[in-house]
Amino acid sequence: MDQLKQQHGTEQVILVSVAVQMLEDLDAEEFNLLAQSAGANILQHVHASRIKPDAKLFIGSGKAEEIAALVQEYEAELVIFDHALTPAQARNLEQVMHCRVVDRTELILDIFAQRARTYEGKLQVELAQLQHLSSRLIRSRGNLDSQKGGIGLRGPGETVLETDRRLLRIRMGQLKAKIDKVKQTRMQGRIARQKAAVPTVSLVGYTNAGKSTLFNTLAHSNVYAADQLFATLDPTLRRLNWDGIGNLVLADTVGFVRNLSHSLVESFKATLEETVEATLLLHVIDSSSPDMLEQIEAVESVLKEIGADVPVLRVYNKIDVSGEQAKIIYHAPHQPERVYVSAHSGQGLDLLRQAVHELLMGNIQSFDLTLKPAYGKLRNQLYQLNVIQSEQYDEQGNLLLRVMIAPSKLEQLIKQAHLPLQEILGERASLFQKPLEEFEIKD
Ligand SMILES: Nc1nc2c(ncn2[C@@H]2O[C@H](COP(=O)(O)OP(=O)(O)OP(=O)(O)O)[C@@H](O)[C@H]2O)c(=O)[nH]1
Ligand SMILES: [Mg+2]
Repeated sequence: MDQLKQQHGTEQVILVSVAVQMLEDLDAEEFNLLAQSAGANILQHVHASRIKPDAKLFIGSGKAEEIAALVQEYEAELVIFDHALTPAQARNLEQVMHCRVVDRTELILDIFAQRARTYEGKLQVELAQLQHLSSRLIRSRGNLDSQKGGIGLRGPGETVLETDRRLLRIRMGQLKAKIDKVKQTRMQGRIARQKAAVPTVSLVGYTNAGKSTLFNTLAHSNVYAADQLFATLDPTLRRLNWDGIGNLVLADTVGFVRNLSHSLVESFKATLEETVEATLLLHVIDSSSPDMLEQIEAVESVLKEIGADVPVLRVYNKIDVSGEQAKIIYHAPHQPERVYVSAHSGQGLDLLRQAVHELLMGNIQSFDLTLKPAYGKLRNQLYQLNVIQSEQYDEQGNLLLRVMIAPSKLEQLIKQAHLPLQEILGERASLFQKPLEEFEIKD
């Protein structure tokens, strides 16, 4: 984390963390990283503690004066609170400190605004910012130099403050309509994938866990990965062809973070929908983080909130740092629960593929198949899956294949091609008893 480049910081900032007994625990280190990710040059990090927030200033007036003095001494441009502030609190604090004050939500929105790269991501950020703004329109920034831009001011902020609620509502309506349209297109892609029975595997996890790095390694592609929080804002999809599984879609997603306010979760739901619709989730975990357990919990609670009811494989990443062994932990035969890997060094990636294979396909078995010359298409499919162990011809010109494959996959292929199970599999055809219709939906 210390690799984080300080020269990113252009805005002179003072951070404030208040340990409030009534509220949940804070992570000062993470707050620091978030601020740096937004481009802050951190001058001071002020810590305070209170039993409950002050209605007027959030902190006590003595503390506020103290920070005001620091603002003057360091010529700070901005004070960021690691909390949600009410519009009145933010306004009062700005009056005392004579500089801009933003809260945690505005900070995260600002990072989102800087990182969004696709059309949908940008629309979502703008909508979230406008929603946040509309709740604070009464807060006037007056002479506080709001034209310049900076943390909390990027995106639509400056113009919107000058307009009124009516215009804001119109703009938000337009954005929602556009987002709906993009969503529709995305849904069509998803339905097409489901029809083709292509499994989607989504990488989810806490920000900075290594999802994009793992995605790159697995997809041999070059998606932006950086030691910054929220490096990825939009899901990125790749079609892969894995031995024994065939085509699958791998999706990289936006990182989760603790205390993501409900409205933020709401506005990024479309991005997370890809997650909910996946066949399998790989929950990528930074096994070298001292906050690993809290991060796991934060991710799981968001998954619950967005209603993800999908099998999850926990991927403990960065074992090159945490010193763990590459391994798979099963909770039942052929049901992997965790796998330990390093996206950097490549340790355990074969185990990860194996675990994904087991979860998607069940156990692999050996089958002897007899294929008439007319069944060449099935042979091609098996060949592409790389599951053929040996092949030879009998006197009638039939192809005799020995394959290592998941029974469900084999059944699917034979039934989709409308070929006779009995003839191809002999006695072992009795293994498959499901009615044909169940498979026809998939094609
Ligand atoms: N040592 C080590 N570092 C890793 C490993 N995997 C990823 N990293 C580093 O961790 C940092 C974050 O990686 P990313 O892949 O951008 O993380 P992410 O989960 O996609 O983060 P967000 O997109 O912000 O949610 C980068 O500096 C990576 O180089 C690993 O296996 N070992
Ligand atoms: Mg990423």
